[in-house]
Amino acid sequence: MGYVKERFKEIADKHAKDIKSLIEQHGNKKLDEVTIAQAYQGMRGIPGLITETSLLDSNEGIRFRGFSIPELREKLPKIQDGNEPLPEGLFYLMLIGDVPNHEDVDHISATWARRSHVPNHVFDVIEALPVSAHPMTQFCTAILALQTESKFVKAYSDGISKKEYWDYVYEDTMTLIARLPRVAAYIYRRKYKAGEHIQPDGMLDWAANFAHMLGYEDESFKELMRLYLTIHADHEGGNVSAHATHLVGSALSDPYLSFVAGMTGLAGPLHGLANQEVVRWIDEMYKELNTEDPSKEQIAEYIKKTLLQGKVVPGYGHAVLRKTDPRFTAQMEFAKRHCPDDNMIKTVWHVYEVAPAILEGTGKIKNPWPNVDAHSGALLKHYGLVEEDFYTVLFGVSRALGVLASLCWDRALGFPIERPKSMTTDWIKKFIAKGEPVA
Ligand code: CMX
Repeated sequence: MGYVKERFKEIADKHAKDIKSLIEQHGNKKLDEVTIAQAYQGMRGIPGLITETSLLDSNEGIRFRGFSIPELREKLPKIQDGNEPLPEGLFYLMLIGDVPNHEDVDHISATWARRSHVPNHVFDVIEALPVSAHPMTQFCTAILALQTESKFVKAYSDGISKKEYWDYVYEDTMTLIARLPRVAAYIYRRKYKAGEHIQPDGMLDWAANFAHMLGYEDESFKELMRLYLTIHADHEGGNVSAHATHLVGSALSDPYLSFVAGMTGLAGPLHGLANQEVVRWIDEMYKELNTEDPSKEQIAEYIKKTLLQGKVVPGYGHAVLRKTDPRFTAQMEFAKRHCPDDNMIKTVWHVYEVAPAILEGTGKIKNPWPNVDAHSGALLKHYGLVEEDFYTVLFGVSRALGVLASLCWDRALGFPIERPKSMTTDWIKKFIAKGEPVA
């Protein structure tokens, strides 16, 4: 057993004991009341999930184990002379709860490099799909093909005890994360680079090796990948990709099956696909206005037109956040340092100057500020990764870190199958008439 795994087990056992006594002493304490509106409107704000890896504050944004994104950028280990955190370090932080040192990060990097070999049948399965299939369809299919390697499935059918579930979920987690960059890069090179694949470089860190396999050797693109794969990793437990992974995992579906549920959710345009939609929206604006340097007035008119057409302005709004997403700010800072003169990036910044007031003016959009997806595509385009259909796959590779670290915790803490109560509208009407729950 590697020392990170041993450390996780030790911490998780202690935490499980704490939770047991917490439930014994305070289990009946109410967290909140649930309204009829909440039941109808996406369960917004209902506290009903435990996710240890990160916590979202609607004004401050995400904190990973208590650390904000600016703090992570300062405290997590970096490569020598690098500025951006290594995602391996964030994974360690989410799993263990403490900021790792270089040795911890190297340990995780080496583990993932060792396990990164993707079995041939996975490539065959990808090849069976038409090349025109959306990259997220190819990605999800490949994850299902990887599932044949699940150690959890084998151990479960061999009859392991409940106490051992975490062990095999941990093993599958590490193997799956190790293999995702190779699979994602394969899909990218297959679809956009005539199937000319690039072999992994085992000497590079996880993010840099991913950039290398995609075909990008620029050092600042590697830095962008380290930042990108860190900031997209987790956003507490209620978002669609995290919640779906957790929910499916609660049925003891293995990490591959659980993660693919999260990824099919991430592929929705209101969630992870928004990064692709933002770039398309800007391209369409350029086309319609016949300029790649629209004025703020022109952008404002275009936003109003989008709203009038009954469409969403992609990259803006959030179910929980009520201020500018710090993940947007982190990317903006990166762009200011590396590529402040890029045209599309300047457009993104101009949209930021005019969109919030217009969105707020509708009187119904609860958060008029940009989310993570408003910036990422323009940065990727700057480095030549112009194929926007692929952007959600990058998000998915990153999201694996958070949702799979959480899945390890779910099994280590012995969380049961998830089964909230649903009602019919008839039940709601009877409840309103009677003023109390009805049978
Ligand atoms: N443009 C236009 N209308 C918007 C909007 C936007 N960016 N954001 C919200 N609205 C609308 C909603 O569609 C809703 O309209 P109806 O009442 O007519 O149905 C109304 O404003 C109220 O919505 P809300 O409570 O403010 O937002 P929700 O919690 O329901 O939805 C989200 C949140 C993210 C789905 C929504 O803001 C949206 O569609 N944004 C654009 C897509 C996007 O950027 N998604 C990425 C989110 C981050 C991520 O998960 O990756």
